[in-house]
Amino acid sequence: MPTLDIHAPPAGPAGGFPYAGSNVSLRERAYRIRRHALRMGEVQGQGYIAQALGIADVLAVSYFHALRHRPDDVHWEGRDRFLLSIGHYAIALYAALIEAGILPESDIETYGTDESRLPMSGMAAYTPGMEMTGGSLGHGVGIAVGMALGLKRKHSNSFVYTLFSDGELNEGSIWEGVMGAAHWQLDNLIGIVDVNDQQADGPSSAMSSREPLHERFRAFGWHTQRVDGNDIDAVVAAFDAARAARVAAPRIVICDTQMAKGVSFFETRERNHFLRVEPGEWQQAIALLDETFSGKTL
Ligand SMILES: Cc1ncc(C[n+]2csc(CCOP(=O)(O)OP(=O)(O)O)c2C)c(N)n1
Ligand SMILES: [Mg+2]
Repeated sequence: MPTLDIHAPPAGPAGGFPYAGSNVSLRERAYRIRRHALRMGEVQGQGYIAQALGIADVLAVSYFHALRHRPDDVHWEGRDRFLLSIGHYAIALYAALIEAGILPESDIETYGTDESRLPMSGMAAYTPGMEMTGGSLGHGVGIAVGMALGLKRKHSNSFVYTLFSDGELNEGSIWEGVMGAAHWQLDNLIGIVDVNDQQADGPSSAMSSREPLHERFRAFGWHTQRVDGNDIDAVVAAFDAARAARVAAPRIVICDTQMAKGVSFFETRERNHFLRVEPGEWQQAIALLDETFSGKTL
């Protein structure tokens, strides 16, 4: 069996956690991430908006609570890595990077256009803060395994997070990565699965049965948690527990999310994998999001 050091989480905020002590709540961060995503969606008139609205709470917890990073130095060696395996969720990550001050808000207007730093499918070479190019599904876990192993060998205490999706679980390469991570006892690897029960052709649960997912990950030797991915307190607690667990195993936080969370008329739209939105509906969606946020129902 491998004999790598057990991962020692760092003691304090030194050299990371840029938002520790901020008076902007995670709830507000998530709302603003959703708003940035809707504004980008409006530029193209369509897109993977429902995913961005669904995963916004997880991204808010990631960038504003869990990850050690430096917004003004995205290559800082001591950073935690965040690998977006699902390239089509790029709009969600851009929204988080904008909120985190890594990208300027003015980039929103360029979303998906030629020469933009924000292509519709995420490209690491184009976008500061984008750690991998993930458009071809199934590679995030494998890349995270290599990165986590490399960091351990360098005696780094950085974590590698990777976000992948329920539809992506159909890719066999994900499970090869899952096995490899357990074999190497990668306690510096934190997987996040967005279980929104949707994929390109319909509900994921109808395409291929994968439940009980938490038991499957447990059987593969992972430290396993499952939470409501739209419950910020629950996500914070799960990420904290994932980092703090003293077990020589990779960690998974399975997040059940609601597609299009926060914009009710998108939530109920069928086939919301790729939303096509009428021009007037964008402003309606933003207004509804604002209302939902100020009414404290989001
Ligand atoms: C290897 C590969 N096969 C197929 C696709 C096409 N594709 C893009 S997104 C997607 C659905 C993936 O499932 P999921 O991320 O759960 O869908 P969502 O929740 O975004 O609706 C597919 C099949 C791809 N990008 N890469
Ligand atoms: Mg899905």
